[in-house]
Amino acid sequence: MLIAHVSDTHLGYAQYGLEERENDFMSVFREAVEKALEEHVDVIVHSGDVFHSPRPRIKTLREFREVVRRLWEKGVPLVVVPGSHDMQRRRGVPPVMLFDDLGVRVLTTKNYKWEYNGVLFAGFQYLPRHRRQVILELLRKLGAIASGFSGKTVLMLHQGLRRLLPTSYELSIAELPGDFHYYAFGHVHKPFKTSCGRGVLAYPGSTENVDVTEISYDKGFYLVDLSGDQPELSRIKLEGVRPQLLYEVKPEELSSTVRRVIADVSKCGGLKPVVHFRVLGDVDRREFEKVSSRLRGLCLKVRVEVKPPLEEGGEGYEVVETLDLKTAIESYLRAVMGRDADRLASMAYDLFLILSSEGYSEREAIARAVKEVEGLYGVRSSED
Ligand SMILES: [Mn+2]
Repeated sequence: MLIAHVSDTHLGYAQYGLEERENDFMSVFREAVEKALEEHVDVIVHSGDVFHSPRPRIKTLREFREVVRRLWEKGVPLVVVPGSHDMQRRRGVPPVMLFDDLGVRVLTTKNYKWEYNGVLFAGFQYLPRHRRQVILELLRKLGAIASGFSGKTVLMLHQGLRRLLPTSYELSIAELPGDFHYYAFGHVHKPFKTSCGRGVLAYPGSTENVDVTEISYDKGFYLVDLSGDQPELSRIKLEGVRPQLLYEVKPEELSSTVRRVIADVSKCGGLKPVVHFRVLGDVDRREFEKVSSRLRGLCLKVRVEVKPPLEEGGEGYEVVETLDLKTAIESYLRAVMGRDADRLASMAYDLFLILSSEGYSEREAIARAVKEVEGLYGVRSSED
């Protein structure tokens, strides 16, 4: 059996408030599906974050429906585990569930396996770290099912592994059941593969750039041939990804960089790029406006982010090297507010999980969660 393993398509994401970006996410998804069909795959596996929001716009749902209908007509099923972005805050049905009439299979904690052409697909939706016990219990159950299964087995999960997300993981590789042939993972936007269990574990990564930190990663998906003893992976690159250029400059270099940017932009071809300036220090607003107006027309978007000179090191709670984020937040809050720390820490941690699932970066989510709890209880952090 040949499968296409896609993940983190974040459909409907109008990045920077731009409809063009929304279209970008949809068009690379279409490209991925077309390329999978050209390769004559038997099934497409999607490891979560199909949509960027748990409540996508009707337009997004309709466009997704067209793609799914095409797969349906070609007789290629799509099997999905909902990701952190697909899940409603409280309960609710992930939007991918709407397409069962067109053969979309959704694996969840209630409906965790599906057999197709002699291959077992098992998995469930993203579960946050505070539900680790549930995750581990389910994995034991799925492992037992896989070990008693005579054909090839695929485990689909949308979770972070400790090796890749040392401060916000839910699982480590050692905790995965060893009975599967292919571990189809999603959540981490950088492509990754390693051997695991009876075969291979892989994250195909996101199909478009959800964040500026991803722009150096290669965007694509994996073709996974399950016919041999070991799964064989090949990488399919996506061509329709919008180019993005990043320039790290000192404030005084901003305007002198423009010529270089224009030269680089002219090499981009097809789609107008997104240009990011990361300025190391304060930016003069007018200076940036000038630069921006020279590039307008050549770029889809010119953005500037200010990187404060003292980035590394930072405050106590930002240097969370420890593996247990909750302990780190606790010790920070204990230092600041003493006795109630544990209770407040668990509140801050829950808040952190919500914020991360809303797409804040880890650092931002921690900072906001702690600040929120500090604010609620009128505690001030020591450096105020
Ligand atoms: Mn994602």
